[in-house]
Amino acid sequence: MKNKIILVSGATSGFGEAITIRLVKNGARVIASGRRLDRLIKLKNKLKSDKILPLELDVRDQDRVFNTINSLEKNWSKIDVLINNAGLARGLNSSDKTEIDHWNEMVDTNCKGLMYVTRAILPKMTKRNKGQIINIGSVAGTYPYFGGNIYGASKAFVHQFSLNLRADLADKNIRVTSLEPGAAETEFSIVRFDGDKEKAKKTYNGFDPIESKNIAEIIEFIIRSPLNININRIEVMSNQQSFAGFNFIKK
Ligand code: NDP
Ligand code: 8X3
Repeated sequence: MKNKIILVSGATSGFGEAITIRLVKNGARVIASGRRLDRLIKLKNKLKSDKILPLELDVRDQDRVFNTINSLEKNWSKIDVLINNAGLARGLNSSDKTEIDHWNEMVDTNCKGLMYVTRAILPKMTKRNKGQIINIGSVAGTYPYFGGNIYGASKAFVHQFSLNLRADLADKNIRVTSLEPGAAETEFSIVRFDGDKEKAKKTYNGFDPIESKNIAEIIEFIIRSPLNININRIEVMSNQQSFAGFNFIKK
């Protein structure tokens, strides 16, 4: 872990912030990226470490992503691990009632943003014949639920793209993992419900969700896994989350 250079997208809150804190404390050098630079600077100040580089980056902006990655200062440019964590859900309505802008935002962020960051960094990894990519998917990419529509579909994209990346990269010594968590209390539901904190809170009422620190621990486990193995995918849920049965619409 020591001095590995790790880029985390979406490090301003939730999983990304917890991952950054854990990895920096374990000696890694983390490029912590996201749109809210003020939060990243606060995080750096909190950690009092020169092992964190705050980087303002909107993953939806293709040109910015490529330019920013290509102009990283030399001693931060050899990225060993990419953690594609930036992502969001917008809305929880039936497909016929969703806002098309919400759908675009999820595809632009969860699919296209992840594509851009990956594509910008990959040639640097293949040139060094080493690297690791961890993509944050979701159980929503496997199990359907009411209102999950494009969010779930975007995470199914993350799952399949991860497996396909691995197929492309196995002979280049680049490991790829899709980490697919269930419900966790972060800012996720606040974003999903347009800033409605009360509604977001209700999602987790009476239920003990995954915590960001659980995900950070799993990320560390994946990074530390022996080099002779590749963890293809990990699915993890709260001990109080499980599957719903089929929905029979009775007449
Ligand atoms: P948070 O809302 O707490 O964090 C989301 C992060 O993504 C923020 O740092 C945000 O930063 C960043 N982000 C959003 N849009 C962009 C963008 N356009 N460019 C760059 N960064 C962006 O939620 P979580 O920590 O829960 O979410 C992290 C990931 O985990 C997401 O991919 C989510 O889909 C996934 N996930 C979440 C689960 C949950 O229940 N919480 C379960 C399974 C998966 P900023 O706004 O500053 O740009
Ligand atoms: C978020 C998990 O179950 O809220 O990816 O869709 S869930």
